[in-house]
Amino acid sequence: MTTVHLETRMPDFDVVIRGGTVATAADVFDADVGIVDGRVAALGARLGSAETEYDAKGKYVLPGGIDSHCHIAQLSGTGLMTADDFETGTRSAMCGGTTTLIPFAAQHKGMSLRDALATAHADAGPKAMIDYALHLIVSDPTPQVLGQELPQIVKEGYTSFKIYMTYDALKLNDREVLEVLALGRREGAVVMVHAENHDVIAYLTDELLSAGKTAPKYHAVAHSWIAEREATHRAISLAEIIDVPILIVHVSGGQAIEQIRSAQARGLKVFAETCPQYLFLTESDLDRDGMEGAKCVCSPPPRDAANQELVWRGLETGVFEIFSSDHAPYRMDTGGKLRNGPKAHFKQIANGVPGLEVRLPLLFSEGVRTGRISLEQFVALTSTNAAKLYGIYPQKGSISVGADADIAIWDPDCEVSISQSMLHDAMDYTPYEGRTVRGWPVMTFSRGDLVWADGNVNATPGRGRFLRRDKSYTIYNRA
Ligand code: DUC
Ligand code: ZN
Ligand code: ZN
Repeated sequence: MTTVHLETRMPDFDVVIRGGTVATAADVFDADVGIVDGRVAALGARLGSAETEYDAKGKYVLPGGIDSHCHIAQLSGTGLMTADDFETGTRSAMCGGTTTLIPFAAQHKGMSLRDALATAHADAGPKAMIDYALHLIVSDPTPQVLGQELPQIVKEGYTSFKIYMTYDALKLNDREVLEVLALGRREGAVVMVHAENHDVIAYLTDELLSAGKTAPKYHAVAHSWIAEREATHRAISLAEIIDVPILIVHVSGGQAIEQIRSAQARGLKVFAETCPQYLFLTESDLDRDGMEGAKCVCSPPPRDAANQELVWRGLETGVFEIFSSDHAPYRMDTGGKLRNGPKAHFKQIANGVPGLEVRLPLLFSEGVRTGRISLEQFVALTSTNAAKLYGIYPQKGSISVGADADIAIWDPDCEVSISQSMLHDAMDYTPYEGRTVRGWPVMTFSRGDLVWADGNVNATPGRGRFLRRDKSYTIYNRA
């Protein structure tokens, strides 16, 4: 008797995304993407078989977004909890094509950094649906914090922290800023600076309130662009004295951009970030009827249309490295923006706007589709640059062999009218209600798992992993 051995061939890949147009920060090309064990295993034409295949013809296959500035399960300086925790925050992010978040573990005065980290991890561990890292917020830079806690914590993979030049409960004085910057230099950490002049804002606020000017629109007057320009200049000067790179976060307008551009032209490593609210909202949105303007109160505030244009120019010309959401979700209820009642004056309104899920579609629609930025720039600004700057590259931020298969498949023609009812965060409003965009991620993969597809979420809380980070690839040119 003859025995015939029927060879059962194993598929080459777990997943193949077939026939799409792949973009990285460097190139755009047509290729299949093969995934094995959650990582990109091959890029090429006509890749072999897979257990599961997805057709991406006519679609863009992009690295998942990295939102490197968002506030999740975080107490504000005034003790208000964000509406989103790590479950709703990560869910919303992945439905908008984002696959990694870097929110903050916030130290409040008198608190240790370890306690701040423990608080953030307690929420993130059981709830996150996609991967995340954590920055610190340093608001109490005592000798113990700067001498012992922070250096050790940077070594443990928290390689960036944010400091504030304003907000009563968070602000550092110039001496403290210098000491924190010096630590950043010693330990090789990225220092993110919220640059607004506190005393100017406090003075203007008092003047406005005593003149009875209490409506939300006066927030934009109190948080003057001059206060932002001055603090941006000062932050850059302090960093120059210490000779350390810095990142100016959430830049809102032309005068601050000029400070950054001129420092960059002098060869300083000054990096900058902007956010959707400075491209898609203006100060007139704070003047909506009644308390509607409170929905757009954030700091720095959106400026006028001319400044909006200058922020666009900054994105186009490379002044900005990072486009993040600064998602700071406070609902329009008595537990959020209206905590101080329906007639609260502007200083009593929690600062922040939501934007996790719409960050990428807004920029894709108004930046890429209009030709203002290239697809490569879009990928760089929303993913790759953050991965490099914050030390998670090349695991995150690219579609390359060996990288985590964190991928969003975009339908560039999908037309969406943004409304809160279609979003997946825990908010009760979006400032972009009724705005139409073209282009939306129809599928999102996190480490090869399809977590968002055609309107359905398919991920369990707790599947997200904490990312221990290296030093900044951008700043230290790690090979
Ligand atoms: N400004 C910040 O600095 N953080 C959160 C929200 C805001 O408006
Ligand atoms: Zn800030
Ligand atoms: Zn912020």
